[in-house]
Amino acid sequence: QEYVALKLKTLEWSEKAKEVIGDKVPADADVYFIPATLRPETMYGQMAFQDIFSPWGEYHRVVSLKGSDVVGTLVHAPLSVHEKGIRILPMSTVKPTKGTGVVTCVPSDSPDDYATILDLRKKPEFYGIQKEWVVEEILPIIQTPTSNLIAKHLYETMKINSPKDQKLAEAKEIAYKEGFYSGVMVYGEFKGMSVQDAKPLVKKQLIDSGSAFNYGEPDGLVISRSG
Ligand code: ZZB
Repeated sequence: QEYVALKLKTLEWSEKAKEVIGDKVPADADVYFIPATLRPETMYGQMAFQDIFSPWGEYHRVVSLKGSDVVGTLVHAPLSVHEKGIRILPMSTVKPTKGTGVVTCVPSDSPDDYATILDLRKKPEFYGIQKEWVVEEILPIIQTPTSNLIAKHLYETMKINSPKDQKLAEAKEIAYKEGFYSGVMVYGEFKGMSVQDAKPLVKKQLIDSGSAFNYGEPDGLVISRSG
């Protein structure tokens, strides 16, 4: 799979992360969270993003943080309308084996993300978050023949009712196809352009500005590794 890896710069650590990090990371160091996406053209609508770290490959470990430690951390997400930053939120269905295990949340176009934010908003205490971290208004980015908020539309018409609903896999397929083959950008610099045309342009812009890089990962890598 050819993903785009985004660089989300940390602006302010959560209290728990501060405790765990202590003086292991210099105060003036730039620290990034790196979600992998197949949808660079939707980055305007990033609101919250999900966490979970998995040990992956080999690297020099400066500090070891759990996903729950970083919940509430404020990060800057490239292109997002939320210019002052977005908060890291938990996602129960995030896969530790895909990409980096960090995901960016675009509830307008990703049914999984839409299902997650509804759940987070319903049970903020359970998830240990502040309700205001889950932005209420969802930004329309892509118009398709059925909707300008395809994820919400599918969630409702397919009667999905939780982030663990089996129907989400099908909803994701439909959203991918419809967005790519019949979507038109209704937000951002490439407004009016088809998603097929805008996608490589947004990707190039993110990469040229130093906010992202190409990231390839064979499908099912982890499965083949373990035999
Ligand atoms: C932003 C985005 C916006 C995404 C959208 C999708 C959609 P795939 O096709 O199965 O490879 N993702 C990345 N890493 C993980 C992970 N560890 N656990 C769970 N989800 C993850 O899925 C690739 C997409 O899955 C990525 O693209 C990322 O979410 C998420 F509007 O990034 B995406 C219809 C989908 N729309």
